[in-house]
Amino acid sequence: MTATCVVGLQWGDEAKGKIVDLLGEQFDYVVRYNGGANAGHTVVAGGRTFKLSLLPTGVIRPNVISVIGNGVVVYPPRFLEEVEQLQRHGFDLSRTLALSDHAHLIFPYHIEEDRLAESGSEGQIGTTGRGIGPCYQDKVGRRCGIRVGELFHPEHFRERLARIVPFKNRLLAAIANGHPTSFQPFDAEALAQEYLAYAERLKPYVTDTCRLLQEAARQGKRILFEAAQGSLLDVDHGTYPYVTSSSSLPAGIWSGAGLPTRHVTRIIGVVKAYTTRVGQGPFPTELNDGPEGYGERIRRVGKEYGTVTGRPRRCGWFDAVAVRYTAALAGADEITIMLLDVLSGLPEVKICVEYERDGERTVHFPSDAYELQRCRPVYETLPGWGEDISTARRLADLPPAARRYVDRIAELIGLPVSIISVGPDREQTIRLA
Ligand code: 2SA
Ligand code: MG
Repeated sequence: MTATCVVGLQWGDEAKGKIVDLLGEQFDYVVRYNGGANAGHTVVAGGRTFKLSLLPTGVIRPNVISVIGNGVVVYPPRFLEEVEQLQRHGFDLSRTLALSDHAHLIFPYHIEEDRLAESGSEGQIGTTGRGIGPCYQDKVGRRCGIRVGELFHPEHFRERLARIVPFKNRLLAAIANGHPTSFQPFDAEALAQEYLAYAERLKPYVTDTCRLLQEAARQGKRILFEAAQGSLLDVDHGTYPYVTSSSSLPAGIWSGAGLPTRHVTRIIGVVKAYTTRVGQGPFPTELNDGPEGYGERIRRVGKEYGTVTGRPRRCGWFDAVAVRYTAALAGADEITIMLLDVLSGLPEVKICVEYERDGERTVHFPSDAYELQRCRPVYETLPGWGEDISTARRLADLPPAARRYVDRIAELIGLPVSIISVGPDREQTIRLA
């Protein structure tokens, strides 16, 4: 039995979805274990494009069981909307989608809290505004967290909301105090009715997903875990506090899906050929070189805008210091380099090989926003390539400068490159292993 994890080694949006799609046929189960509807991914099936933010990428495959693990936070209207969107296009998910009864529920007051906290004059994280942080806060705080399974005990569920909602209203009023935006207090009974109506529609999917996965492992089924966000957004090891509120590293699998990680025998670290970040926080290799500069060019050619929020992503050079750090934490066995074609046409390309901090050089990544803010990148400059590489299918099809760039990344990270992506289509792929 083998399980594989596909994990982003930067700040998210590394095009993990394409790797999952390329591997899709080799798996019986595709599992999400962290995050919520903040994970934008685009899947293409039968010539149609679907934008998903919560459902696993596997949902479009008829023979794959898709699992939303207990570590995920779920906003029912979003879940139902994505399910129904797919059903309208002929995908029957009734037997292929499983939602953990232990996943925590996102309520509108979480979204409101996220919005209010982000609309203040300071302390913004640049969240997706989906209520992710406040929901995880309630989960870990234990008093106000409500899990999917509780929806099926209506009286208990009503009582819990009746106790929680007045507290949330007071909390939101306190946060809103002095803010330019206001909020409408929530009504516990109205919320209970709304959520109990969702419960009926969620029911066919809800199950004990830990047991499901443990049973699958026992039967030798092949399981693919898809990490949401990127390793540098991991709540423990990312650039805290500018992180998301879950474990986006493979470490989150054990807790967020209930499957011991000893089952995971292959960890695929996905990187972009450059770096992007959406949201606040330090980003040493960010290119702030104006409307005619490389940063803007990468954004335009790479279509670097958030899938969920449409926000322009911040763009910069490849940071080997950061990726060496995350590759080690993730336990990556290999890396895949995505969007290499976006760099075509640049006269030169740079890789950050060290940081300089207070006059001293270091190859170690400080995973703390305050420390990282003081680091300046030390670059190695390589020649660029003018050729269009989007039709390359073998390593030998790449111009020597592009090969050299890939080789240098592999050397700096100390891992083999298994896939190079030269375009969004499945065919625009160079497989090396
Ligand atoms: P949150 O909403 O609490 O998880 O935000 C906290 C930080 O985590 C970042 N974050 C992301 N970064 C990149 N991609 C994400 N998904 C969407 C996408 C983002 C979008 O696929 O494009 O559409 O804007 C994602 N989700 C969370 C976030 O920017 C904060 O820095
Ligand atoms: Mg994304």
